[in-house]
Amino acid sequence: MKKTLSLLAASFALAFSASATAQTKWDLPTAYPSSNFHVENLNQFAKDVDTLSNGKLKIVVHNNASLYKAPEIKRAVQGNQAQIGEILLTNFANEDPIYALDGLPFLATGYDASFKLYQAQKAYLEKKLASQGMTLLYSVAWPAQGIFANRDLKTVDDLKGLKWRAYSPVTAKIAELVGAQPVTVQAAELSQAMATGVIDSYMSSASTGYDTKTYEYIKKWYDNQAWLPKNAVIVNKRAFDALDPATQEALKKAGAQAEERGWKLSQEKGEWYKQELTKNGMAIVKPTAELQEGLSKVGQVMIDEWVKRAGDDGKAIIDSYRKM
Ligand code: PCA
Repeated sequence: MKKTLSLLAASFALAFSASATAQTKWDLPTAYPSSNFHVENLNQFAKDVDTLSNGKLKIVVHNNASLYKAPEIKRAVQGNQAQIGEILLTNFANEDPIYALDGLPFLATGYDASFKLYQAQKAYLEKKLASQGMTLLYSVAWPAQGIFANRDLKTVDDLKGLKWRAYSPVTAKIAELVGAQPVTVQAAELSQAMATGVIDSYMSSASTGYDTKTYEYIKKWYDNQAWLPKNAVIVNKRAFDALDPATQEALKKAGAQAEERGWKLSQEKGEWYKQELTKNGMAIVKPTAELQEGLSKVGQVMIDEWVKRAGDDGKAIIDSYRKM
């Protein structure tokens, strides 16, 4: 009897230690380099998940598009080749208008407005991702978008003929509307595109200007504050459902912390990136009223088109955003 009991105890202990050490490993591709604040935030998030899950869930961050290129990450998560990944929402603007929303010029321009837009957008974004077998873990805005160019830009007419790097359908559309030539280049290939003269201008944040050493090629950044696009960290639903409830909670908690930290980091490092650009010889230019007016007209054309395309949901989102 005694022997049976101790055997039982031993097998319990074995079973317990096996489940306590059972470890799940997830790959997390992101398209941005280690100097980027989104990636710094992701690295902290992965550490937090490790701690909060007592080592049960290990997230391996693959930065700089080393595992998948930016436009491939969403599909990789959908197909569970990567269980979790970071995407730039507006990269998928052609797929559904909900992905285009925070890439529209002059709809929401500061952090407060962008956070409100996110709240208005969130339920629809979650629904869309759920229909594709994924869940939204968190989302963080990039710093404000402005134009990198060597030219003296007084009005939108001065953008004509520029070789304009686009990172999304929306930034390509801007080029089209102002008479520039859009060339789609993702962040990981941007330095090379500037070095080889494939592009001579683009619209993005000081953050990407810093990551790609844009100051070596382009000497001005116009602080247009045109919009704040967002990255989102998305999870494959089947992979999530396969986790035990405590680990699911750990992941959600680390995600919520990353979202809060990320919005702050975006703002703080947004300022720091501008200082770095200045230190490296780039002029931060306050745009003329004419340039801003011209760009906001372009923005209005795009917002109107978006509302038409997004139908009733789109109208509901914009209405609720404007009331916030
Ligand atoms: N940087 C990314 C997207 C938005 C941003 O600020 C890029 O230029 O690719």
